[in-house]
Amino acid sequence: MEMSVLWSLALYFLLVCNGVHVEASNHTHRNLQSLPKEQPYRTAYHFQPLKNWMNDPNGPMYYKGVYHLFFQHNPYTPVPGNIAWGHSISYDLVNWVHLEPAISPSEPYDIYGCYSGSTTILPSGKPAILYTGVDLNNGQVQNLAMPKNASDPLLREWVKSPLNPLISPVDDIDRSDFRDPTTAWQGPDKVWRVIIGGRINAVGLAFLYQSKDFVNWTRSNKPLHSSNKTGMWECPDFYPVRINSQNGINNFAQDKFTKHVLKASFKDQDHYILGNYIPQTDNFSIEYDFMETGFDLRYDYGKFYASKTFYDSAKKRRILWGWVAESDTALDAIIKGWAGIQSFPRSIVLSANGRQLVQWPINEIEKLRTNNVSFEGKELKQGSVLEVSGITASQADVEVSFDLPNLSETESIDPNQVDPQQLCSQKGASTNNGTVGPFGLLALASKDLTEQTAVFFRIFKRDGKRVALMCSDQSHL
Ligand code: DQQ
Repeated sequence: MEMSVLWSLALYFLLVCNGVHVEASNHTHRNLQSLPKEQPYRTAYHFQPLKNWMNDPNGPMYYKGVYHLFFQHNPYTPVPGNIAWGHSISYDLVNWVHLEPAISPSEPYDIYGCYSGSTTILPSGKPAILYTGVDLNNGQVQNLAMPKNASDPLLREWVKSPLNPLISPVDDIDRSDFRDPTTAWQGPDKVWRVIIGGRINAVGLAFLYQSKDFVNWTRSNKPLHSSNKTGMWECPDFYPVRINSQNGINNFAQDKFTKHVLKASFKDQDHYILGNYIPQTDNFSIEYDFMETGFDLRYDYGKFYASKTFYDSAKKRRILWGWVAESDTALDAIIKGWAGIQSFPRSIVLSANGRQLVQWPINEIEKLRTNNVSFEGKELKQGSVLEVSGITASQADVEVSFDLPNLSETESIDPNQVDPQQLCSQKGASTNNGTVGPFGLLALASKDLTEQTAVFFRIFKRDGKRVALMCSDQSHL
């Protein structure tokens, strides 16, 4: 298990179940001990700009040997407003150089904000940004920007198209609910497709547009998909994943060995569905729909929103970024001078049984490991707490394996009845005894444990198979 926590007085292991053997190792970032005292909460693992407000990740990509991350950014203060595309670059997705914003509000079609969007690498090799502008009338329109000098691998300057806005909300489209274009893809007919998040009355949907030249876009007569259970879809993402493979594939790829993922952000969570996409007809036939009891698939729980993936052609993997907001008030943000981090990038693949996505922090995270603290063969008795001594880090990367000797009593859950988030957040879920669990870590813990955050596991039986539920106790946030 990999875990990075934002602040910890000490880390303890806690066990409240049958005897368990534990092996653990714990790494702290080389810079952690030297974090300025006045900024104890700044992260050493996760991406964040030097200061001020950040929300959604935008247009991540790999271009000419350089990783680019754009993000929704207020360059002036730590609260939302003046939204521009912040821009940072990296050679390893771990160490970042912060550049000037790539695009900022300046024109009638984006004067109230350059909202979320994506990048697409065109067949010429040049990248293009499609983004939502909030225009003079507070309407949401879709715009294009191109690099001023595509031979600059850092892509420092971007030029907005003189033809903007390329797509405006007309007919039945609500101008306040029409945003966040995805990476575009070409079908076998060489026609471009892009989807845009939206809502018509109570139905959330992905508007589908087509173009022969990336500039003139026509709305398809049906959306790629829609749902009346979700409300507005923000930041949709649509991409293929390989069946039975750890490799990612680019957004154009399509064969009988792929499935497609459609992700939409709504109700503060990132939900996805899996299906089969036929580019000839733009038909997307799905396995289970959004918000269907028991089959509701999400990237994560808690604070993880407006995520975006990209295909990393250097390492043939698909990488997922998501916005992690703190629970701080605006005043807290002003005092600390910043707000928002990005999740540590995760590589994302289809599970072996093809029914869901699985993810893991990219292995570059290991570059940040120093000050190794490890032990093995410890036995934890029911109710015991074991301190991981040797570190008092503000943040730590923990690998831990629990050996559970007795699983015969595992309790059953009904997948149609149980919402994992609810189960995790039930009062006392981290302390009440299940038949197997909870067991796990206490992070952010004070010596007397009056202050602590439990990250814990419970084991259940579902459809005759054992499943582990991983929870974090958010009741103290
Ligand atoms: N954030 C952006 C919007 C998007 C929302 C504005 C999601 O484009 O829908 O900053 O967090």
